[in-house]
Amino acid sequence: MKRFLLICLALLLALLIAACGGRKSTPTPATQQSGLPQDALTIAQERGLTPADISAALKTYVPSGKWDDYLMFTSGGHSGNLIVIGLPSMRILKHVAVFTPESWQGYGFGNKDIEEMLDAGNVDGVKIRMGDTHHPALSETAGDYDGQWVFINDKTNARIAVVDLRDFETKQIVKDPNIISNHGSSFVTPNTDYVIQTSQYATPLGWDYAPIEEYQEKYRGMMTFWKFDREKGRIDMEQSFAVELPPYWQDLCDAGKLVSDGWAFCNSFNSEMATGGIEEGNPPFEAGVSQRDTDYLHIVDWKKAEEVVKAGKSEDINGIQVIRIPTAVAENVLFLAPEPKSPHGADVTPDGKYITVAGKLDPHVTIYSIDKIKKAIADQNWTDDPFGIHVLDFDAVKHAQVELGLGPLHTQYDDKGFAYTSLFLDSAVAKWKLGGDDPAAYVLVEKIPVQYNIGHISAAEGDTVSPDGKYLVALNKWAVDRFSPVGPLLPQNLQLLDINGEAMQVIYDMAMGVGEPHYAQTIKADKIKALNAYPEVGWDPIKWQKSEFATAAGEEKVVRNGNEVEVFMTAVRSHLTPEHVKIKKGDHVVWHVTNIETAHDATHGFQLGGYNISLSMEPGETASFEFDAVNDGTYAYYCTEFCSALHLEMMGYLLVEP
Ligand code: K7E
Ligand code: CUA
Repeated sequence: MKRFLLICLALLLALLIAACGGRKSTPTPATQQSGLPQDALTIAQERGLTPADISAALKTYVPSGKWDDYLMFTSGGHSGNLIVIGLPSMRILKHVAVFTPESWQGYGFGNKDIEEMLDAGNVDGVKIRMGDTHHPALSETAGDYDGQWVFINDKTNARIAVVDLRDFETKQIVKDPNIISNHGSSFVTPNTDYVIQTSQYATPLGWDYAPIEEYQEKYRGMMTFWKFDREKGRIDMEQSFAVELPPYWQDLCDAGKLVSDGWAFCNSFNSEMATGGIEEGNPPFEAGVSQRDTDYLHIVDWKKAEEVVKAGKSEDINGIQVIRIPTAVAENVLFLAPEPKSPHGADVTPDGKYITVAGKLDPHVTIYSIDKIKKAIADQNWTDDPFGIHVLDFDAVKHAQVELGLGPLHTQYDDKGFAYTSLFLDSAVAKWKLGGDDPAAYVLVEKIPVQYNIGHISAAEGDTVSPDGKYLVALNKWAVDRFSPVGPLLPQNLQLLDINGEAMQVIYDMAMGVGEPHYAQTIKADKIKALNAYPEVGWDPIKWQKSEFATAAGEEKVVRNGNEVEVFMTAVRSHLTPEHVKIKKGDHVVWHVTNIETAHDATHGFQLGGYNISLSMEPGETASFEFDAVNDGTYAYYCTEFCSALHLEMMGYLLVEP
């Protein structure tokens, strides 16, 4: 048996190496003749690796110093941040601080520009420094990722952030003025004209107080179209608008593309309008929300909505133009269609012709056709819901259904005409065939188990007009027994699947060190053109221009004006200038640090003990912070990056006289 296994391993290795490296012209000595390193079999045997393990290892191993083919941008869930992972190696490349302060990036610990940006996301004067990120959306041009920006939502507070992929840093946070939680966000229109956001848990607009008994009358949902100004790289609230929605708990959305460009689709899961209140003898939410067999797919004609706003038929509500429900109905902006049952994902196919809605509490995916939707609208083939919104006839708009298994959630696509859907309850990925015009040709092809309780999936460019196939990542919940125990708060488990061949194969398990990831998008790595250093010394990365506080070497100074003290400091390997900053207790201090270096690897950090200050100055960056010297004493500040052999000497004293 052992011998048989060894022969299998040898054959497999020889085949794989011939396939992978056969065309290389200069083989290393170890791979000459058989093409097999001499110790490979011994290693495989000693480590107890199966042929499948070896094939997985060869598919995911990226040699030291080599780069990954794809970058996956995944939500960090309730860490409130964004994580960048290389594929196929599954190496974590970067945590990008978004809604939650991160000390190592100097994010949210004194940096004035960053504090100001974070404060723009405060809610009614309450400082918000956490978040729950769910859905990153890479910017698109003609329905394909262009590698310039990524947007991500905070579900808890209904906020959207803009991250610039020139430096992978957050540039803007916007708070929706009418809703308190979102979920159907972020999704971009095919040319990133708009970043779409939809509410989740309905509240009165502006989250004003209203008794829960007035739910149907006063609580509402909202689909917001944030206008993205590509020139400025910022969301423009003035040009943004929203469509008021019934309080059905809108969930996941997608923007139409190609033939469905101009439309947005969003499922929902509380058409019952249940209001909970188990303590008052009402059905609990979990039961109340899932009584009916169908909920509503929301279908929004956003190009029409744009015209309606231009025509002045919207209302300013809390500073944003809102199309109220009666107007949305009268102007053919908003339609509904039944969907089984408490569904989750809504995912437009690469050709834009179909929308896949996954049943969650129904074992099917339901495929809707944009042509059939348009025809049902033209035929007025509808009934009305309690808000007077037209509900399109299910049989008229449904194109196909495929039974996949228990708990279908999210769908991605490949380059060979297949769709992949996560099955939460089955802990599996289902691969099924898109049948085009023929409803009978939509069939389940294969199911593969994953560990465990899969949420989203992310295939290479898998929600664009031109998916790449190749890889798919299952973003799973609690890893339970998959890794060495690290205490009762469990890691999440990302699993890489090879979807190139006939059968899917799980080829890597990667524990996430942070909160539950939801969605992720995977882009071809060479589409991203990140900078090595800022364009000019003294750069302000948020304003994206030279800072007025940029300080050149030799111009360092401490300026006093009454009890206002301003410090102009430079950082260079290996000193901070000045090295002594002398102030008095009670002073108000504004302090600027310019990293005057431009070399690729010349980042300096800056931390000041006792005053909660942490900065990171990438090459060329100027950062500013301010504080009140409430305590006297002797404090040390120093550079936090081991930037040279004399890095420990890169420090200074803040002397605060009593
Ligand atoms: Cu399914 Cu918020 Cu997209 Cu989690 S959501 S899994
Ligand atoms: Cu700069 Cu250490």
